[in-house]
Amino acid sequence: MTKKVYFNHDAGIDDLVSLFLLLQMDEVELIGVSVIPADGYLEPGISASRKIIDRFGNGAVEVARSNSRGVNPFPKEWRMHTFYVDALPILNESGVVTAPESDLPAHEHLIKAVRENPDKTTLLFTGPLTDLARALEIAPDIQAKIEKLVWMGGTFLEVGNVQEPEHDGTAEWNAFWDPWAVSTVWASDLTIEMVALESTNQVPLTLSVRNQWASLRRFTGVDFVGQCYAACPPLVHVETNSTYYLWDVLTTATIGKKELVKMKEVKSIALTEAPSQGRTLLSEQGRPVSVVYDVNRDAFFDYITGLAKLA
Ligand code: AGV
Ligand code: CA
Repeated sequence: MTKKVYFNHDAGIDDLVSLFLLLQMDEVELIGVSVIPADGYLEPGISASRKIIDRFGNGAVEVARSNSRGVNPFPKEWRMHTFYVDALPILNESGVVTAPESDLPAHEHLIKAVRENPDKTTLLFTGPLTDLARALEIAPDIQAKIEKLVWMGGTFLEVGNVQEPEHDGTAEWNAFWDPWAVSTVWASDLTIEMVALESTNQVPLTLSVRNQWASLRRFTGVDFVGQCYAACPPLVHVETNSTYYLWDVLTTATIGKKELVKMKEVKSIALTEAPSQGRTLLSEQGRPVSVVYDVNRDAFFDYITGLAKLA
């Protein structure tokens, strides 16, 4: 049976690679895409998404733009990556963009897609949860039609990946961008699978990963993935604030192949106040979430490279 998936992403490199990979999964039917301008810019994010759907999908998936804005902005250097993917020659070869753009804002587009789907929808979010929180506020009825939320975000580690003034470093960025959205989604009845830093820390972009893709560049899709990640610095000596992990790609891969990861159920609360804005914390008073805490690294890279070869 095919899974019906709605994808909301925030236009980073791994968000856009995730869209490409989703389009290669036989068992996934993508029923809508929306873009939120968090870790990327909106115009190139919409445009790159439509071009990826044209080039690597069947061109029929609708793309919606978000009008949500966060409280803690991402660094501009990271956000600039969206322009680079949008300009890749392989996405501009045809000279036309045909994938349809919705005139609804992302959160309303999500509501419509979920309501119109005769089956339950799996939500895949690889950026902040703002559009989902807004959708739940105006249309709580959609919860009954949502299979689950699969989210790249959060961590229960002591050290997250936010290094900003006035923050204690305990949060993951997607949660930090809009901490109130996490808290709203935590207050819902949704089933939540969190692909947290515990597992994404195990899949950094390294030189050997990059070289492996380069050796397979005769496959158009593998070349595309290599070209996208060429914008990011690889992990060579020690981890830095700009070290790139395959955060969203791992999250997306769990939808196609859940055997790649290990998951456990915990109880969690979401903090909204300084200095721990966006921290997800284990607490017996919290709501249940399944957290992905381990990944079979080699099987993961084999899986995504195999998918890319299909394109
Ligand atoms: O925190 C991980 C999230 C993922 O959704 N993003 C990047 C992924 O798309 C934010 C982020 C954290 N560190 C970063 C990030 C970095 N060094 N470069 C770009 N984005
Ligand atoms: Ca992202």
